[in-house]
Formats: sequence, structure tokens, C-alpha cells
Amino acid sequence: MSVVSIEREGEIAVVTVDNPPVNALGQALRQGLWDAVATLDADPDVRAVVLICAGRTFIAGADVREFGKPPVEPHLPDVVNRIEGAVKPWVAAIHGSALGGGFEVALGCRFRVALDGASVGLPEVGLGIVPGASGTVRTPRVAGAAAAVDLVTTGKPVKAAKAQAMGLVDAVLSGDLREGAIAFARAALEAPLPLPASERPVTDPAAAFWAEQQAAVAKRAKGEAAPLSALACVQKAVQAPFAEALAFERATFLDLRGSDQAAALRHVFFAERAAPRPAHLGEAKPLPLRNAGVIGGGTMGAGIAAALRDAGLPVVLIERDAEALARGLANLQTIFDGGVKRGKLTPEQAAARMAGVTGATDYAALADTDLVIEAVFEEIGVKRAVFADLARHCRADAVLATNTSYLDPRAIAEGLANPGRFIGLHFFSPANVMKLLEIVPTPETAPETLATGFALARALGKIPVQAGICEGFIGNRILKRYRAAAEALVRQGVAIAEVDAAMRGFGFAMGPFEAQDLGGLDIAFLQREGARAAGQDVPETLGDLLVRAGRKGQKTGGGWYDYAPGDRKPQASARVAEVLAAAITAGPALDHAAIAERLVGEMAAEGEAILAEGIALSPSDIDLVEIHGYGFPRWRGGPMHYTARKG
Ligand code: 3H9
Repeated sequence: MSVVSIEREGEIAVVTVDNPPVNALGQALRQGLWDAVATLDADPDVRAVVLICAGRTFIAGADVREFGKPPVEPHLPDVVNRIEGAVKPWVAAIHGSALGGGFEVALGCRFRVALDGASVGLPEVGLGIVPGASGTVRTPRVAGAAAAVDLVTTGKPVKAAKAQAMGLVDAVLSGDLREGAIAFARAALEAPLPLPASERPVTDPAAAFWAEQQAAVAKRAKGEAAPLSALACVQKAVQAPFAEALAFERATFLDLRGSDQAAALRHVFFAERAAPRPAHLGEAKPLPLRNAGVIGGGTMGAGIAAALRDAGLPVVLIERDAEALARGLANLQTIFDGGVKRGKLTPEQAAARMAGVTGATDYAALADTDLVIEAVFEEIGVKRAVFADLARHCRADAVLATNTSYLDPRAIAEGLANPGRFIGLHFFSPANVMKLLEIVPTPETAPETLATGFALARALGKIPVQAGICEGFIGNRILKRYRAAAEALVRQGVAIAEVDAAMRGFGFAMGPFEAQDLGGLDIAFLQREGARAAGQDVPETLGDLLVRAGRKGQKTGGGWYDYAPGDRKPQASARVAEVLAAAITAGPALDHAAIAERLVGEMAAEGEAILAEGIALSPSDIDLVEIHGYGFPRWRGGPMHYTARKG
């Protein structure tokens, strides 16, 4: 079946694009649009054309799967020019999302109408590229330079109403889009046509505007190339004639398309879309998820409860006594209040979130709960007692999950009458914000329980990654190796601040030592001490030396660095130098690039071991864990992609 079909509604032709799943602009669609212009221009009975899409969305962009291959004709910029140059005016009728090349096609149309709730945008920077079919050139001509800069450098789509206010769309419709667009086209024919976007005048803002934007975009981009290139394209677009700006944009697009950053971001794009529905789940059906329980109202439990409420699930929050419960509910309230302060929630929404939480100290409140997530103290005896209580009070078919980050889920589940319903769901703090969810089945976890874990991740908008059982699962195991490698550099004489600066330079928000100071050194220390007490041979780390010297991080006024009271700025510490002196020997100097290569290489090596042991199912799963749980720069693609690409 053809991806482009044409119907007639009197003097209006309706061109329907039907190229599931998202009407991406593959070669057949580009050709279909190209041919449709010729067909309709040649038809004397047609006076205007409505371009509409079947399925869930308007054209969502170029077909990203074609990006690794040489471009094939007709090229999208030519298709957009041809639509704009059509004798009969085209009206783009937008539902869902008109993104990237999809929005560029719409910009080629003489008019754009959008269904209420639809969005439009130029998200190309998220793929490491700039718009390649006039997005940076036509947008300033319809909405002005400032709006264009915002749209192309952030990549953030805007909703129909805002798009109309910005001049990106001409009308916002509700009800039947096809009928509305046809009526719009008929009415438009009664008035003189507006100029095509390419012929509209555009004003060049003062030089100060460009300097300001340059500084702001560079600061946000932190090493990413595409946002600055996108800015350069818009500047060119308002300072040069249309054709010259178009050629500049196309050259920039083709150049970036083949870059390491674009390859990395495409890798992440597809990995993220594959993760929620992994093939190995097969036909297993998730169990119903109508409500949930959370055991423990500390930072983690409250964060999990907030995430569940954000997804609309009623939540029962259990604590051991009234006082702890009051603290847990207060923690939740603080999270929602924070949402209001940041403008993410209205006060009414925050109140509704809170109203959907039932606090209890008696497990009987969980009698009809579909899923319970335990987030209590990380101690095996405490956790086992919780699950014994859950087994007594929950339905036999309820899914019982532990949020443990280090303990063996098999040991926690020991003695459960229905181990098939047990699973590990490892959230990352703050749990209502962080996208990663490690899903850890035991050998006895039933397929539908596993499928429920993935369904929960989808409901919460999280990126699920299945992990096998080992100490630290995927993420914390790699973190341990990363920290050990960072310590090894310090032992051979590299300055702590140099290691952190190198990793920031690589694209992490923080280096490994700054991050430990923020989170506290004591948790990992206590774990090592626990293992030592249990007879394991755990070598002394530099972190151990610091904790023994009373330096647990920012909360104690210092860890790897000193901190002035009330100041989070790390300062090199003479005391640390003293504490560590005996462990440090002078080695060869390393520059930042060499430090980063060493540490990322160690992460990837641990990733290889994890794959070989079957703890992770694919290299891209490891990349998703590092990007969404540990701040690995997205535009580097994750340690496995990065290392593989480097060869
Ligand atoms: C561009 O346009 C460059 C131009 O300027 C220049 C050209 C010269 N291509 O996200 P979903 C697949 S760059 C190929 O789960 P949703 C996706 O892999 C592009 N495939 O759906 C998945 O496949 P599967 C700029 C694509 O309903 C399926 O569609 N555009 C593409 O949650 C469903 O995806 C963008 O960056 C694509 N472009 O959300 C938009 N997009 O089912 C990217 C999706 O086999 N797309 N797929 O796993 C999106 O943001 C979302 O897909 C959208 C729908 C919001 C549209």
C-alpha cells in the first residue's frame, strides 16, 4: 500500500500520509509527497491541499534509521521547497507531534493548523544534528530570531497554543481535524495568500543578542556540538539570503550527521525505545496494576511513593510506628511542595497527589494491593521480617518487590510461599526524578511478575534495565570499579581535583570524588566494614582512611575536599593530603584526556565482565544504566558504545 494517498473533498484535495509507526520521512514518503505536488498542481479542479497523517501522530521527523546511510533522492529540503512552491496552497493539519523534518514539511506548507494538545518542534539537537531541511532558516522567518533560537538550540517541542502565540501555527482546532482543516483551507482561499515562509522578511537582532545566546548555549551544551551549530545556522539564516542560509544549514547537517556525537545519540535513542519492551519477555502478560504499597517513608520510600502517585496510582505508605509514619508523610509532602515551587505542579495537583496516599502502621492496609515495594533499612534481617509480614497480609497474587541495592534478593525472598511473585526493583534517588529502574528477577520470579516490572517502568515513565544478581547489580558494580580506578590514579600521584576536573571535562556533572562528598563516604564504608566483619577479604580503600579520620563528606564539613561552612565549593585539603600521604607514590603525569580514557575504559571493562556473566543482557542496557543512573554524558553514548566506537 502506498504511504501517500489522495482524496478529494470538492475543490480541496486531502493528502494522507500513512507510514507507521510515526510517519517518519523515509524515501518512499518523500517520493510520495514529491509526486503529490505534481499530481495536484496538474489537477484544475483542486484549489488547495490539506496534508494530514494517519495513526498516532503527524510526521515525527526524518527516518533516523536512514542516518547511517548515504542520502537518497528526493532529498527532504527539495521536497519542502517543492511543497512551498506548489501552485495550490498546502495546509498542514497537525495532530500528535510535528517534529524535525515533519515540522519542516509543515513549514513548507502555506498554512499550519494544529489540533489542541498537539506539539511542534525541532528536536534535532537531541540526535546530535541540526535541522537539515530548512528548520533553522524558515522558523525565524515565521516566528522571529529569538523564538527560532529557543526552538532549535533546546530541541524542546511546544504545545499548539504556545506555537500559535509564537506564530509557528496559524490556528488551533478542536474536534475533527480533517473537517476543521478543510474548512480552514476553504476560508483561506477567500483572502489573499500570505507570503511563503522563505519569502518573509526577518529582522536581525543586535549583535549583543548573538553574543548573549552564544554564551548561554555554550554553557548549557557542556561539550555537545549540535546546539552551538544550530545557533550558528539561525544566525546565518537571519543575516544571509534564503538560499545561502539553506546551503549552510544543509552542509552543517550533513557534517554533524556523520559525527561521533550523532552516532552516540542515535544509539541512545534506539536503546531507550527498545528498553521498555524487551523481546525476551515474549508473550508474558503483566499483572494488573491498580494500586501500590510502599514500605518505608525515608528518602527512597517517599521518592518511590511520589513516583507512583505521579503515575496516578493510589498508594498505601507503611511505617513501623505513628512517629515514623508522620515523618514519611512529611517527606512526601516536601516532594510535592517542591514540585509546586518549581512550577511542575499546581497547588491543587499537589493536594490531589497527597490525597491519594493512605498512611498506615498496620500491614492489614495492604490486603488488596497489587504491588508492594519495600524500601526499608538495608539489612537482611529487617528486610526478611518485612516480607514475612507482607506474605501474611497481601493477596497471594500480589507482586512483592524489594528496592535493595546491595543485598541478594534470593536471600530476602527465602521462605516466601509464593516466590514467583517476588522481584527486585532498584530505584535511584531521588526516585521520583531519576529515570533508571533496574529490574532484578530471581531464578524463581515468574515471567508475568517480570513483565509487571517492565509495565510498572512504562507507567512511571522510567527506563527499565534487567539486571542479574551480583553485588551492586549493573550500576553499583560499575560504580565500584570506577571509584577504585579513580583511587588508583590518586595512589599513583594524580591530584584528586585533576581526576574530578577530567571527568567533568568528559561531560559528567561531577567527578567521582566530588560526587562521593555530596552523597557521603560512610555508606560504602559501612558496607565494606560489614563484608570484613563477615570474613571477606576487602582491601582498605583511600575512602576508608578518610572515613576513619572523620571525613564522611560535605555533611561533616569535609571528605575528599574541605568545605567552608554553608559553601558547597570543594577546596583542596591539607588534612586529606596528610591522611593519604603514606598511600601515595609519585607516578607518571596524566592529562585530562588520559584520565578520562582510563576511567571510562575501566567502566567498559567491568561492563564486559557483567555481560560475560549474563548480569546484563546487552551492551546498550549497560549504557542506559550509566546514562540514566550515574550521569554518564548522553552524547558520549555510554561506556560500552564509547569504547566500541573508539575501537
Ligand atoms: C530529523 O527530522 C532531521 C531533519 O531535520 C532533516 C532531514 C534531512 N525515525 O517514541 P516511540 C520509532 S531528525 C525512525 O516509542 P511515542 C521508534 O523507534 C528526527 N523511527 O513513540 C519506535 O519504534 P519501535 C527528528 C522512529 O508514541 C516507534 O517509532 N524527530 C522515529 O512514545 C515508536 O516510537 C525526532 O527526533 C524516527 N524519527 O512517541 C522525533 N521516531 O516501535 C523522535 C520514532 O520499533 N520521535 N521512531 O520500537 C519521538 O519523539 C516519538 O517517537 C514521538 C512518538 C513523540 C513522535
